[in-house]
Amino acid sequence: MTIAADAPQSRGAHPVYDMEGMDHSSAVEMEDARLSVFPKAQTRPVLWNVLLAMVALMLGGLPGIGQALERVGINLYNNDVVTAVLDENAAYYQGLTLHGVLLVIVFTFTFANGFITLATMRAYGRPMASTLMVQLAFALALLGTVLAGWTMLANEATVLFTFYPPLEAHTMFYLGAVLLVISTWVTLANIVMTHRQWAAANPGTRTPLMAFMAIMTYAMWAMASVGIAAEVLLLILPWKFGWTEGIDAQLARTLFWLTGHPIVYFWLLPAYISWYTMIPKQAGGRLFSDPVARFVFILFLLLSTPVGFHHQYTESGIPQWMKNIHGIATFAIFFPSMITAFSVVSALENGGRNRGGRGLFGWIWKLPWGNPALTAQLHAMLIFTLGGASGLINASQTVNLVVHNTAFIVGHFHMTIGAVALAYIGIAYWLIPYLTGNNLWGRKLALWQSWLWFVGMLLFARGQISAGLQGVPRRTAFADSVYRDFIDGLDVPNMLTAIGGSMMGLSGLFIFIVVVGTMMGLAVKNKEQLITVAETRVGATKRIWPWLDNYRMWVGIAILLVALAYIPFLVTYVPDGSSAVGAPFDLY
Ligand code: HEM
Ligand SMILES: [Cu+2]
Repeated sequence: MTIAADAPQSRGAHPVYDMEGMDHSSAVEMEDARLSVFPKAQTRPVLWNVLLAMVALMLGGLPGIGQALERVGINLYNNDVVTAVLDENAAYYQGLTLHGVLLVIVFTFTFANGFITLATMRAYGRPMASTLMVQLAFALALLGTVLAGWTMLANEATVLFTFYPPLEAHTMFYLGAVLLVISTWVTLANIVMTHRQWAAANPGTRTPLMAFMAIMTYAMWAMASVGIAAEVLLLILPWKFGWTEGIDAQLARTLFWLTGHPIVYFWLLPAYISWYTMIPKQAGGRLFSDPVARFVFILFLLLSTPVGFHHQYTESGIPQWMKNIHGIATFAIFFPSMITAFSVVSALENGGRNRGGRGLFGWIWKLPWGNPALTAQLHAMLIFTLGGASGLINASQTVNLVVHNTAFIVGHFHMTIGAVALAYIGIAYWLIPYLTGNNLWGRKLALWQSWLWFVGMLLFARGQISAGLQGVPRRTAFADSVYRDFIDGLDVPNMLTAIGGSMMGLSGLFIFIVVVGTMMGLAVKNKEQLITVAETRVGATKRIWPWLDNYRMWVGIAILLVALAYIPFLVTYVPDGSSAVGAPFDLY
């Protein structure tokens, strides 16, 4: 193997290091990757998934505005329109439940199922193995959304998105959640079947990068979602049906967080797939390294799940040393995101320099900031950096005691999931045009949308973080609280929350207008839309990829790590697990 330092040069200032026998492609080359090459029966459900995600984002976002304005004493909950829909006494929590469930379960799952199904097809250059399963996944998600949505609107499931027992919801709420999870399993099964078909036709070939990432994302999630499945099927439903007396609240919470942390990576990784395999090309550059990108996704598979106790640092029923193990793993899982930051910035710099950018930062301004699909994702990256950094604060056990269950957490996770949501919107700005053949309508508005979300989110998060540090709890209707007059210095943070939140609300309205305009075909038609797939600067060599692509080995190690992280707790806890048994109660 030779390294030719000045082999194929990109137009930028940086040399491209190349090795002989290296494959730089990251998806199967397709002469014509237009929509028409994939069966309509499969691409239609992909579009429906994306549209369902948009509906969930709109409906779920509405209560957010109420939650933010409530901080400055603007109470939308006693408004006639609101009380016609929500229960007068429960409105805040009913709204907060709708906000959480619609945004972090329905919006994320349906968008991921749709986007990753299409990415898989594009990566392998072939349709999914089963059309029926593409349709089934959508049908299950839709049914799950209807069941959960109906029970929440009827105030029969005002339990917040964590549905901690002994808070009790209508049985159909749990069934809805289960169906939504099953829709992701069906999608995984279809991805695996498609992989098998492709592998049989291409023996001894490495998996295209985008498909590798899709498999890793869904494999990680399938393993992680066993916790929530066990919680619902083994604890909650038997309790609901009256087969068991009471329910073990701490065991249920532990199973919930076994899934509840990795779920954030299930939201995040579809955005990373876009950032690694699509964004570089949209920015005019190439991805830094194929093997490094694979390694990052392997680390996510291994480390996303054995960390759930970092949500339970304050719980007395879990021994300290077990929390320590999860704490260390939590810091370890920061590492692949650091590599991602490096890789993505490197690809963006490559793109900016190819477009003529000079100097240390000159490449930044040369990026195509006029393209809403890219701009939204660049903003998302910037917000996410702060989200990740604030996550290290929650992850530290001592500091966690200060911020636990305060508004600080709300500030933190809106900068993570709120950034991911913006990334999904950016993806939707090319995905909906691709799936409909309609050009994006309202490009200027879409750019405004992205800037508004970006600035609004930073103000909102700053407000929530400051309020949290002053001791304001999360999940509390502030205006009605008894302590509101006893905490000094909240005026500015509350203002920031309300102003930032309103800007995000306005941004949401812009998303709605752009999506509806695009769906209605108000812009010129363009059937030539393609899915961009980036090449890599450092490609894969035969020596390394069989090792990286060894799915069985990595999944095996991942399961082992989860077992090591959770079995000590289950062994010491379950036999006499009677410490936290509770009878059902309602929040309202
Ligand atoms: C218009 C934009 C948004 C605004 C103004 C907003 C505002 C808020 C506020 C103020 C809270 C805290 C409520 C409390 O603790 O009492 C909250 C909670 C939450 N938000 Fe948002 N949010 C917005 C968008 C989003 C998005 C896009 C997502 C996710 C995709 C999201 C996910 C959540 C979650 C999971 C919670 C926690 C719910 C709970 O504690 O059960 N939000 N939001
Ligand atoms: Cu977590």
